[in-house]
Amino acid sequence: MSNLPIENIRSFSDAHPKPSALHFQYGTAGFRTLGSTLDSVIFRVGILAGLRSKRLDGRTIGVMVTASHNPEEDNGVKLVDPRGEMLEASWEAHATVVANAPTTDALLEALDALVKTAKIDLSKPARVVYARDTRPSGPALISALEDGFKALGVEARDGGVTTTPILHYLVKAINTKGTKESYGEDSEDGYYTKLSGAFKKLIAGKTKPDPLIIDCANGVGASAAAKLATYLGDSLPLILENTDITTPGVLNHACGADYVKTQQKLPPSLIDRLQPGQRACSLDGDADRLMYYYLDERGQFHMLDGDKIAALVAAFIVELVKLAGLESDVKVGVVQTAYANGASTKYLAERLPVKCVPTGVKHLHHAAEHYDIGVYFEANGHGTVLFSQQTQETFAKYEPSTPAQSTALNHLINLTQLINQTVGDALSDMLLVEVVLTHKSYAGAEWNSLYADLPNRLVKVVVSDRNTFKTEDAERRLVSPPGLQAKINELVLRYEGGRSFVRPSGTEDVVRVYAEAALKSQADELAFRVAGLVYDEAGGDPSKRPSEFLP
Ligand code: 16G
Ligand code: MG
Repeated sequence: MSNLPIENIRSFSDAHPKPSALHFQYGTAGFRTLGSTLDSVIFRVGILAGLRSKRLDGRTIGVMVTASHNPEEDNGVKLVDPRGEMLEASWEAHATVVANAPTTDALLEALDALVKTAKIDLSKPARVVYARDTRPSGPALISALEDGFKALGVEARDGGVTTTPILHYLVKAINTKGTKESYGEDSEDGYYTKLSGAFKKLIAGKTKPDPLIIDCANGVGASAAAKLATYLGDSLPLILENTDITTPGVLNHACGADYVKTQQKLPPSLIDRLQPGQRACSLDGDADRLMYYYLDERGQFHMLDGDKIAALVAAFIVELVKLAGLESDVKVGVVQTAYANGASTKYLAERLPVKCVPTGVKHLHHAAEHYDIGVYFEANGHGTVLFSQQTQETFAKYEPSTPAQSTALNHLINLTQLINQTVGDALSDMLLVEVVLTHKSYAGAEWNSLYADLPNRLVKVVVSDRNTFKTEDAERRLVSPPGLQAKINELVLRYEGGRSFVRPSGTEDVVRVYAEAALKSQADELAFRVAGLVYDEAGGDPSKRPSEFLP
């Protein structure tokens, strides 16, 4: 067994000192905070990624530098495991320990301890592929990351400036190259060719879709969507908006998927652009979330969020499985979180099995793997569809007995190619939605009428310590602070169609309160009353007490 290159790591690490006052945590979305504070963290992630690769016998690990939908001054980093999935949970704790070692000596000790506990064979190769989004702090952080690679001796491949889902795709494509599970050509060209090729097959012979407006959040999705458009040709006309990736301050500002979901309104920049009845969608800053919407004839805004996407897509897939004659061999299921609109859960549960899991992509992804075809979407627009290996083999072997079965089977096979199965992917999901709308001849209004959303409201509460909030039952019930859940239950009973839950955020120092009810005013009132209870139980700054609608 070889040793860590101590002196080499030491000299690089001295150039990337940890800011003494800060504590970093590898959370739901990796490390994420102000970009200007992340130099040491990203450097150390470079080393960590190399060690993770050595631990996995030299398989390629991904590193993505992004802060997604967060404001432009934030940045972050997350690691991607060899099959294109989120980093294994036990390594999140290792990452936190390594990031917080106060000095170079402490870092070396932490690395040494990690090598021992994780039983890492240092003689194995270390391979990493990395990329970043368009944030101004990106280039400097990438050079810190590259120092981490040099410190350990990592064979690193630069994926350039690209979307998070493309980086996940690259990781899986590299690691499956030449195997029977080959995921595609390991290049951006391979990605666009795979998606656009499947899309064209899926809509062949159908009425060509009308132009679709894409709000690119002034982020990396702008360049990715522009490239995708060239591969799609006239099979799907795209109109790109919010494509400014050079002006400081505009990334995710008053645009993008998170803006649309949280404000429940049109990005102001689209007000004169979107015609009544026309479809539009918003990506987030790293293009892994998608929100659709349209204006009706009266100019009223209607949002088609992750729940509506799940309903549209799951129903379509169930129908194809039936048409193909595979109903008894292939079971389709859906995974949601507590944030899923109650009306969507009702709609879906009447048609197929639905499971609720805690917030965060890794929870949804793992639960979806238990189905033959697992559809998962968070209400915020992050989601995808997973086809198990066995299901894909069933498709390959199955002999349809009628032309109709054969057509449905081909559609299913093409869907396995169209959908980015590594992680939620706004561009791949957008093509998927367009396929279903085309097949069904649906405009936004028909899609929206699958079910009517229950009015809902999300509120944040600043408390002194969010760690005192603990939940169970997929975050739907509080177990701590003791007694608070009983008070919430009592309140909820007073509202028709009322539902509310409270959970500590995994990405911000706040507690989130969600409420829904039959009427908008009631949902608002319930949310603020529950927020008031939370505040009284675990109060912080009196100026931040949620006051709206409170007596
Ligand atoms: C992160 C998660 C997302 C989740 C959100 C919740 C990943 C890749 N992303 O963005 O799935 O919905 O956090 O944020 O896991 P919260 O804990 O602050 O409510
Ligand atoms: Mg994102």
